Amino acid sequence: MSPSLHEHLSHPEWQILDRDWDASNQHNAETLFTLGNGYLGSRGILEESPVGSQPGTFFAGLFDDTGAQVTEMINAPNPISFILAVGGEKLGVPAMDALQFRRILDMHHGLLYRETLYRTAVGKSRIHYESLRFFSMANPHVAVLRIAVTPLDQSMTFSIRSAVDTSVTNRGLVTEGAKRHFHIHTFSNVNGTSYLCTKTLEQEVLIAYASMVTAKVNSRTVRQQRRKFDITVEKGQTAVLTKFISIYTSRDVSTRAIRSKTLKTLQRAAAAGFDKLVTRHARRFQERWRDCDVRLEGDPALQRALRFNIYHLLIAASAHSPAGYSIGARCLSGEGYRGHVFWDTDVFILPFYVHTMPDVARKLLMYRIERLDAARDKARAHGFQGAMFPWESAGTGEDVTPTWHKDFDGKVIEIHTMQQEHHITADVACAAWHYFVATGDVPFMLEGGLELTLEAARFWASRVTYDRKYRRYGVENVIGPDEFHENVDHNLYTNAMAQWTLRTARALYEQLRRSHPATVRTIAKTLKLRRTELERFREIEERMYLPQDKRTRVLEQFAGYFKKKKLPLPDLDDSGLPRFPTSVPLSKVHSTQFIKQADVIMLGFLLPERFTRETLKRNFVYYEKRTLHKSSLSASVHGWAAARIGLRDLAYRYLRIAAETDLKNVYGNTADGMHAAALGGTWQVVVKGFCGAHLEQGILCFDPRLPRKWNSVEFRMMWKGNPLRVRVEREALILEWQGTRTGRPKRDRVLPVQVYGNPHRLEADREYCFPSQRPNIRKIGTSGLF
Ligand code: IFM
Repeated sequence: MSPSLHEHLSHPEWQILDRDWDASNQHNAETLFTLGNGYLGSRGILEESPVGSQPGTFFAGLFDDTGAQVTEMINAPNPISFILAVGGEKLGVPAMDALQFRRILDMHHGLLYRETLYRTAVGKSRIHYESLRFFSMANPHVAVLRIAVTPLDQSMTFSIRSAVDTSVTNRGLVTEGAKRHFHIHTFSNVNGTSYLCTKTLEQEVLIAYASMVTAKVNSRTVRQQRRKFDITVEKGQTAVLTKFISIYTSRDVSTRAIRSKTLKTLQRAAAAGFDKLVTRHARRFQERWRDCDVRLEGDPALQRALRFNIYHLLIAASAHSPAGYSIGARCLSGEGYRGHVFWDTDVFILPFYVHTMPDVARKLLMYRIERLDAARDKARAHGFQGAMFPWESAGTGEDVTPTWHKDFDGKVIEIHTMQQEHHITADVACAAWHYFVATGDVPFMLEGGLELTLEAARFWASRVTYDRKYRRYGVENVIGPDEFHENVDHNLYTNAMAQWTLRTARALYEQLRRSHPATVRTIAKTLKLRRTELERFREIEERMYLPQDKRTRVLEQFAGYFKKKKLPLPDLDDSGLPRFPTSVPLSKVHSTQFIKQADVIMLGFLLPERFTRETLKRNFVYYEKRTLHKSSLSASVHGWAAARIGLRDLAYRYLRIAAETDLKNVYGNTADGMHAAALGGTWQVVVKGFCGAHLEQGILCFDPRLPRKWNSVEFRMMWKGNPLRVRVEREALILEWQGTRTGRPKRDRVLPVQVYGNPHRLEADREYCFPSQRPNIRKIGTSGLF
């Protein structure tokens, strides 16, 4: 037997292992084992496409409309399809008996490995089968699948068929059926090199694949001349079959050049050979990990889960992602939410990219900036000013929220998020501001960030109404993050985020006007921005209504919430989250105080400096008893809050739920793709919750407090263009702001930080060790709002 393909894998601590074939878990496993490189994602189906498998090949930002209720991310032809048969029996589960089966996702190297021991029905002969595949992080247009097959009991002749599978469809969600979004444009097979070009139906984007297979038996490698061929392998010998694939779309190259480019890339890949390609790919993957890894000592299970979340963020977007792409709510791993972009990206996952790959974060924000005109159109269409970002966004930036959705009980219901869930406009502005503070990227602000923020503020200024009852401004008829209660007034999260946007827009404008007067003057002129308008921003912001019970000082989620029926929280299910209440039908849940995810706590998650620690605790204790967590966004927010108020065990419990959202299929729909918000939320619980990294008036602050189990946490976070090494130990916090360019002015080589509430200045490239203290229990921020 030749050396096992297993030798390409990294240390077991980096592996996600699937020990057995379980048909009932097939679709979930396909999601978990998704490979990708930010250019595309490929679900981890088995190469033989077992019965019922759901192949998924999703190109970043490639949507199409045809036949669907609304636009959806297209499921493109599946390039890894590869079938072996012996004596008419297909090697595959469940077609042939599998005596052993295992699959390993190697997160460190970005590889999917599989090993199966088959036994034929006729003759009961055993066949050892291994495969390894990757979608290159070094060259996003290259993918490779290698299969090593060894007959153990007798010599065998294998019939082999390699294809790019065009039989795939989008499955269709809720009310629409399955559909194929492409037709075949060109196909050829010359001397074993197959070329397939498909065209999407509406957008007419070409997607081209070239592929070829080499077979090595007895140390002789033969390039196959046909897509179907036979090879005979002696007992105990191994045949190594390698499928090289190249992939382009007409978004990457011109329509005229696509064929030659795809074929040329294939030839180059094949000439480089498997070993070189896998080494380059794995090296790139490891480089990514150097910037992104979070090392936990003392908790191997959580370490693996945390890395699993980070792995999926690494493949969801990268430097290879095309301009004009943002990450959908299920990344590139499934059709859930049709690939649409929600606030999940701006609020839950963007911070990860801001602090590990700021270039990617910038790209994700440019997605919003480039769609400002569509947001302006939406505002106008609703009778508002400025820019109103869509609740669900895809290619063009128009609102693509469907009007129908399947509820938790499987019933198809009408949804009103497109008309009423408006907080996203503030969330996007807040994401741009966080990016700016962390990176100091002034050109970003001048080239669109400021415009976006001012237009968002304009929207809120036109969206609020003056409420005579409270003699305050506020937003009426909205849905907050808690989607159980529709059409409410003065949703605390929405009002407070609108207020934040109005305040920040003014402050940002003044700040940039002082530093870059000419450019800001031009922006103001283009937007026809007047001083009186800025004054109006101030007036509204200062008189925004933030509902609160005067006696208990609990913030009210929306006006009238406290009067809703209070019911006891149901028991917890196996994942540790409350079951659905049986005391109230789903259609009546709005009449109760049950909430889907907590809006008030969510506000603290985004703007922690606005909460004193006592306020956060008071509200957390109140709302936790009412929160059903029927959203994958919920657990991480609660984990963060519990960590900040010192409830470490509870925080840890929520962290585990968030980290294992997909590994344990907590929401029962991992088959539809990874839950993007849980991926980014998990990272935030560790970095911002337990390690206490947060912002106060633009200063980076730390006040860590680790779960009892952990000995240390270590990670790097990008801050003002340079990595800051953070190591939290039981006894100390170690900070080192690394590698600042010596050419920088001296004042830029010092980083002001705050540790346990005390100011410090870190000189570049020096390690500082701060003895641990209990975090200042009294306050989180300096400017408590409530
Ligand atoms: O954005 C979320 C929303 O908050 C709750 N429903 C699912 C959406 C996508 O994850």
